Amino acid sequence: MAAQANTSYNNQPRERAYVAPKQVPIGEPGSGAPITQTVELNIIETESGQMLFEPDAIHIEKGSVVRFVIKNSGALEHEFFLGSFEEIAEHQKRMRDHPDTPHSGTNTVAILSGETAELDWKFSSKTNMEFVCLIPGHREAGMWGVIIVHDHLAPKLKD
Ligand SMILES: [Cu+2]
Repeated sequence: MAAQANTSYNNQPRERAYVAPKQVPIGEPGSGAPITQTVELNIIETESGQMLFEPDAIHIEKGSVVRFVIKNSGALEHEFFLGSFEEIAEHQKRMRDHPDTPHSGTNTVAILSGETAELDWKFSSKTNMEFVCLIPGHREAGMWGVIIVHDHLAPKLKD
């Protein structure tokens, strides 16, 4: 990875997108900026033991300030964590080793059973990323999805 120590992440070939350098710029907190897109997510737990975000793929236009409205329809507590693919892999490993590590930060929100939580995020760079629940076992049960950031959103993908 040393050869990629420059900052030209966005110029990297497309096939490298998932093995990006450590600090991938995934955006920044919404911080009161006007919301340009609202994405509603629902968390469900199935009888067969799956835990799922619905939908599990979200299309966003670069520059959007998105309000995620996440409803927890399950019986357990869950969380919504936004991060690069690499960051999430690291966090997941840390959570496995230290399950009681609380998450805090502007890119994560916990949602109690039956409740709805919101997270605002500005997608300032065209970087695909992942959203996930990092509670041990939950990602393995299906609690993850992808966010695809486009330069321009095709009309069919808009609300
Ligand atoms: Cu969960």
